Amino acid sequence: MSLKLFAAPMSSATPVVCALAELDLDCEIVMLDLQAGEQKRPAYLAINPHGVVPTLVVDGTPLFETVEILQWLGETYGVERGLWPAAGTPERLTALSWSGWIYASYGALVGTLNFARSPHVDAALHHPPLAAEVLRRLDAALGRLDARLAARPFLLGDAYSLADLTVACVVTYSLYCGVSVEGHPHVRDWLRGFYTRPAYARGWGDAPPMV
Ligand SMILES: N[C@@H](CCC(=O)N[C@@H](CS)C(=O)NCC(=O)O)C(=O)O
Repeated sequence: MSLKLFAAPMSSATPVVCALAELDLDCEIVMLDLQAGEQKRPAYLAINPHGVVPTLVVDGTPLFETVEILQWLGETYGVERGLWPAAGTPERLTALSWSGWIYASYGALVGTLNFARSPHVDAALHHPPLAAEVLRRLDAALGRLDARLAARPFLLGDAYSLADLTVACVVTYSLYCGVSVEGHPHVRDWLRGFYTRPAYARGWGDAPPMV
């Protein structure tokens, strides 16, 4: 199977770069210069009409949306490597639940937080009370993640999986946006473990660990 990833440094593509390293897959990686607008060029829009990274091209067919790419990599390559649960197991459902939740629920709140107060967003759109409420909800979400990790070392049980990688990357991004894991010691320690994996450095490079 031929794999080609369109990515950019420190972007939504970062978890995919980490997952490819974790799975030890051969994949051509093309880094786009987002500042230069390479993601809006016609040739790229033909494979991803949304003009964003990542896109994984699988035997010529594009797959976009980070969480879909991660779940597909898990199903296709992770089962045999012990990094994704087999189809038909309860663990598969749990892996889909937590990896879907971190993007659709937690990640959506982080996006709202950015609109409400990020220096990269027009200050006229900022909304401090909304930012405070979103931070409260993110903290509650981290509390639920902490409770899960208090009962087992990894999201699915005793073994690290791509579900951990997926959730840890989005939580890490949220730390860059000003969310704190203060008060969530199991999340903090689990993140520290993730940061020691070689695959983390492949995606995050020299960026200093956030906890
Ligand atoms: N929901 C998408 C988000 C992708 C996304 O927004 N990527 C950003 C980089 S973090 C991008 O390519 N931005 C360039 C642009 O909007 O022009 C995913 O997870 O794949």
